[in-house]
Amino acid sequence: MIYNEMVSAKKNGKKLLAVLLDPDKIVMEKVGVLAEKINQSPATHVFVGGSIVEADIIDELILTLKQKLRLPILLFPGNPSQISKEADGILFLTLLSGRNPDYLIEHQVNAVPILKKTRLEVISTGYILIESGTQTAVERVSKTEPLRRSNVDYVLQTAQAGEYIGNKLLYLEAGSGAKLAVPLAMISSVSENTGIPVIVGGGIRSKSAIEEAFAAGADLVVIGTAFENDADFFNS
Ligand code: 1GP
Repeated sequence: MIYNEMVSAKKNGKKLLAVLLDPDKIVMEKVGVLAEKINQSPATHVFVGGSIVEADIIDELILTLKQKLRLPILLFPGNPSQISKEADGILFLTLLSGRNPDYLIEHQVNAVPILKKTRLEVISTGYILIESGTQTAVERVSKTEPLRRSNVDYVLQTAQAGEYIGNKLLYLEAGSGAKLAVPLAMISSVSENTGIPVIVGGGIRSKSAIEEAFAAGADLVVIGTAFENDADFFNS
């Protein structure tokens, strides 16, 4: 089980790293090469998804990745149209920072009949969008406001509400391509005062930034844009 492994990694202080692949930004002919680069990298997971995915290639993308990759593939969907039975699991997201009912319950209800036809491991994830310097796609698509960078206490309160609701993971998100990543003090506060694995992503574009997020308490760091821009990001 993917989730159980995440929990034991947290317990044992083993840090996890996910490469995020956005199907809209992938050229299918290059997937084989990308998979090899991921195999050579320290990545432990692959996430597939994006705020809006127009390309209808998710199944094909995952099947191609699986020919070369041994890592678990988790869907990270912006809406139920991005569900693929070919993945291993799904981050079943609730946008806890927003107040748009579509992203709090509507999409989740609509996803159920699709998920029931799959064997995906469903992992309840409290998704918290943090202000990051400019408007990001998540903000635009979800029509919600991110939480203030300066308001660490309120972000923690939101994360703790997610834990009480029963979320199994917390995802602190600055948004893809964010100018500013999630503040380290915020990662520490959430990590120290909750008991479930904490994912951190958005705007992390150097190895030192990954290490800083880990040191602050992130259990899993997500890298999207930096790998998209340079497939040798992890190896150079
Ligand atoms: C976005 O957290 C991920 O949802 C990754 O962001 O593309 O900025 O790495 P980047």
